[in-house]
Amino acid sequence: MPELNHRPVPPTLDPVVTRSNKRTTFKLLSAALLATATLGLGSPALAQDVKAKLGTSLPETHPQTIGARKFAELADKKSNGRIKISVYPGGQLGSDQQMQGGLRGGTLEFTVPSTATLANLVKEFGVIGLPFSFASEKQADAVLDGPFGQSLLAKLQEKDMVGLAFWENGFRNFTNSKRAIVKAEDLSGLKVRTMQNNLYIDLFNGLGANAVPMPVNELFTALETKAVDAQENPFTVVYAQKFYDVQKYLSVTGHAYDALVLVGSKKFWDGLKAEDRNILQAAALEATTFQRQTSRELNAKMRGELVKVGMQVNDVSDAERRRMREKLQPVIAKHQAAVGEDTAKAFFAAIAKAPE
Ligand code: EAX
Repeated sequence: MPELNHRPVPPTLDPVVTRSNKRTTFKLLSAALLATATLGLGSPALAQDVKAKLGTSLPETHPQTIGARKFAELADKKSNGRIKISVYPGGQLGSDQQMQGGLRGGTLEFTVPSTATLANLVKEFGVIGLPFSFASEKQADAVLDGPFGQSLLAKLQEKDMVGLAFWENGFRNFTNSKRAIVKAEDLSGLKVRTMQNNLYIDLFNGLGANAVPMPVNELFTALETKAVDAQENPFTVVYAQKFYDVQKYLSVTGHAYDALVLVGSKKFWDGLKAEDRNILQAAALEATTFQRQTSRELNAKMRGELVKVGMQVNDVSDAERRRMREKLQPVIAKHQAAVGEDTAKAFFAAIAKAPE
């Protein structure tokens, strides 16, 4: 019979010690209750501590996780330390899709996925990733914070989630290990990793590339082993994930604006006191301003940083970007129908009204 592991067992209190402890505890509790009653304080409902986990797919240095930590800090401060949100970055708790499953199952309380993966649960989110839709971050803010964006967040309730705010990932650009992308034809034949989203798959196949969907936390290895030649993400993701170590060329297409969503578990949310929901909503609102500002500041710096670490960066001309958009019309039409023509119409109407 193999020896059992004899781990040290903590010393248990002997009966005499435990008995006297119980008497002391009882006396203290009685004194506290008596004091409360005497002082006429009324027995305030003991505000319970709230513990929550928040998972992100990108590293500490990316605005997705920087924003998550700000959200946790604000919730702690606004609740006088009662609401403790632990942040787990870099895909520790799974991919964006897996973490969304955790929210729905009630094993995770918050995450911040791209709208592209949320679109697999609520198809209307797919409209945000339609190529070449937003002209600027300012225009994106106006649409996402306005009635249109808020109507999308409300739809998450149907999928056991609570949409708290739109955060920013940013305009997406191509990187690859083979050649500079100057015109659409340069994409031909490249194996391009895409987010796990049918629009993105059709988008890159529509441009003549071979789309390979996978979670972002598997992407570095796929690039390193040449399982894929290319990927597309904002500068901040390229830098934070160190893709510059395995990608030579960065071609600035800005082909889609990627929004993130700070999402909560409806199971968790419905179990909170109204006071705590209000605190979390206020923390989310304040963290959103901070997250977007951080994203823009870092994105503005990252292009230069990526040149410093050896990437060859080229701009793709507006004429070529318009040409790419023309080539993608069949894909855009297909996915406008997929999200629902009414949703697509409302989206483009909101864009038309939004300042650039
Ligand atoms: O959570 O997968 C990606 O390329 C995105 O940057 C990621 O979903 C952000």
